Amino acid sequence: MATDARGAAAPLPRFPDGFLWGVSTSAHQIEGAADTRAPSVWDVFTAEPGRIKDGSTAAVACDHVHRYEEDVALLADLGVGAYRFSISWPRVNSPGGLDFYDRLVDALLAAGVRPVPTLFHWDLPADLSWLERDTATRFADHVAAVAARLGDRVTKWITLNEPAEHTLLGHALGTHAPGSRLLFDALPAAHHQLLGHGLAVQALRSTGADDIGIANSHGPTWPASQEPADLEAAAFYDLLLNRLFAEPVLLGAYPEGLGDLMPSPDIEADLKLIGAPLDWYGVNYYAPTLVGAPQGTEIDFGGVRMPAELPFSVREIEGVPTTDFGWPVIPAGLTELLTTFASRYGDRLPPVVITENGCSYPGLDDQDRITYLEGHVRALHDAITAGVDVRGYFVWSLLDNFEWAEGFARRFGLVHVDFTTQRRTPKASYAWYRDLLTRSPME
Ligand code: IFM
Repeated sequence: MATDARGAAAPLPRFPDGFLWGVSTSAHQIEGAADTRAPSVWDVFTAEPGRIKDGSTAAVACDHVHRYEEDVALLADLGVGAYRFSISWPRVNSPGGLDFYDRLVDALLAAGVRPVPTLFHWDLPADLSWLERDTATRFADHVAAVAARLGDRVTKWITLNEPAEHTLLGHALGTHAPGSRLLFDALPAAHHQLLGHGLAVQALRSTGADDIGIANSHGPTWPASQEPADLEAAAFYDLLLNRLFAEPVLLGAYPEGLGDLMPSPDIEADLKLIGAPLDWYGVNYYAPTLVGAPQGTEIDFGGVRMPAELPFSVREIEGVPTTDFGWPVIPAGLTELLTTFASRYGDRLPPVVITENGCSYPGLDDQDRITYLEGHVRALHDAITAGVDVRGYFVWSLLDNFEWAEGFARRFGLVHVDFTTQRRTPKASYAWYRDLLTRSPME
């Protein structure tokens, strides 16, 4: 916690009027009720032994489909202006699937919380693949159906969540669904998601939507040394994490001729769609990454070691606290990232919304999470002071949930969930965030 010269807690800085405070979740991680929807690639992936660290599945997860009213009450009590959730494409494909989102949206609006749905957060219908171009068109059809049903009440939309992780972990390294280990042959999954984004924006615009963004994951990439091999490796990692998914969207171009590697009958036409202007740009930020030349035959991603033939290695950042996931806690990285993006992309960068930021720690008295969040809220304010136009901040996550390959072992929630009884218990961080929002400690 930041303190003033006398050791008293320093007040949090004032954010611009209308700044949107929220929390995020995603469908597969909380919904459960897998028996009332079609299977997704994650259902297939988790069914294979050894894929999920604790052997769990998300068949029940937080049972949110049956308990959404309780969860909306938690949001209302928290005092957030907005709730970012995702719409499960496999559920929409099932009879009555959109009815659930109808009810959820109505409940949110009745509680005074603005619904902000993400239209794809990794749970692709099991019979589809992002390696196929046609999936982008199918996605646009799905988005059109969702917008036709909810567009009278939902005004703020997010197309994709973290296509970088979905490509890298899901298609290149195989530690996430669908589990393909294609390394650089995974690039079609990147292009087709981006094309899906462009087509989704087009479908939403045709309904009059004027508040559309994407949630891309980014973080500063720090070279392990000034040696040419480390600088080259870090530049490559920066290309993958910070440029490959940002530049087609913001500039309408792939960096450094990568467009030539993408499968497309007409790459210029695709890029025109992908680069159509957005109303805002969502950033999911967790930590910087220290990157050096390849070391041995393994790489480390967020504590998961895996064999890889990639031209970089991720190194430990020493001397900083880490979350229980092993991720370094470096709030200033958020300021660095945002100011770097503002200078890199200038007026091509629309207003930014932090669509995810958070950390995994155990326990109900989660002072570590409060320290993490407070540090990042201050770092965000520093970026605004430095001139970056930031319009909102969403904590990941409202609830402890199914953390993908980690199962239920990592707890990111402001609200603890007992996965045996489904009892929800707000943590100390929930009270801290509520105070930040409702007691107005900001000066
Ligand atoms: O839980 C995930 C989320 O689904 C996407 N962004 C990162 C979070 C924490 O790993």
